Amino acid sequence: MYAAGLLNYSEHPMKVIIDTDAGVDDAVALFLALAAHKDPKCPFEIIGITCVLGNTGVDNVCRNVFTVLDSTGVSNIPVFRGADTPLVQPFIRGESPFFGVDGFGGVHSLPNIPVVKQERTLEKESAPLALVRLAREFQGELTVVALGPCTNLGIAINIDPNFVKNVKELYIMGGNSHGVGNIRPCVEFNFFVDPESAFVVLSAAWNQKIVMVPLETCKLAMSSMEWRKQVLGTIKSSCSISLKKGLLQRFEKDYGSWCSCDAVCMAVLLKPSIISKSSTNYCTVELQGAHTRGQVVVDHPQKTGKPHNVTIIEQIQLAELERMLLSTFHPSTFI
Ligand SMILES: [Ca+2]
Repeated sequence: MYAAGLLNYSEHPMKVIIDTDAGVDDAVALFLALAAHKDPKCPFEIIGITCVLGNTGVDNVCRNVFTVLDSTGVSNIPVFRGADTPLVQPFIRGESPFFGVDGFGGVHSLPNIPVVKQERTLEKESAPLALVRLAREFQGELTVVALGPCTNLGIAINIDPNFVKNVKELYIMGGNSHGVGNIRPCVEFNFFVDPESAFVVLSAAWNQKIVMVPLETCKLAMSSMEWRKQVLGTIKSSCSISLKKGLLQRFEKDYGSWCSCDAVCMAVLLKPSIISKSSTNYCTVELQGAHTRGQVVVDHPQKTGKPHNVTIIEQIQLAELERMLLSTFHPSTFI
């Protein structure tokens, strides 16, 4: 097993907002980020966590974020409640959400959750307004990582014409690069929940500041169930809470392997050397299709003549991601 604190993070100072619909999937990514935030040798500072609907309703998301923070003992990160409905069309949640009704596989109902509860309260400011304000305060320095539907970001873009200019870079876990979906044949979940906000985000003038980790890339970075159960799954630490009922049966049934897509995105930000293949292209979002509403349309044949607006991460080194996860989940990481 790898010890904590041995990661060679990116050396560039980073101020980061994580926009999340936590989510077991998001919890794993949050642990990666919080390990970096807590590491004095790593110039990675989370200045806010903004919550959005997605895996579950936004109130459950806020509670899940608090549970993650309690698991790490980190207390200096403000949490903002954001949108609970998409920009335009309502999202009708299915009866069997992938990560359970509360987004955490019912972990809150388990006895003896191994965390120290802290008194935590949500910030009074809403998530989109916090995004706008912090982007202004840290103009040119702020990295936003979007791990859920893009609703908070779409609102922020619509209320401040300078928001996009003020943000240094935007990392998105979501969408697809070759039309492979999960919740629909051609549509990835985050973009399915709120296609209009994804469209607003991809249509804004980011000048190539968007880095997208699409679903297909995550599917190439799946760990074997054996590794997930016998290696990562046997670690006993405060982080294990998020994996306690990590809905492995669902992964086993649907994929036969395991992945946290959000962790892939976070690992790409934390350690760019993990990227083994990437490309740039012009990307937009289909809003009309009977089967494809929410699909990312990538100009593979270069037919539009439009400038490339997205860096697409196509492949990462799975062994390195697994190493990062083992280090993060090590019992000594969060004491
Ligand atoms: Ca997520």
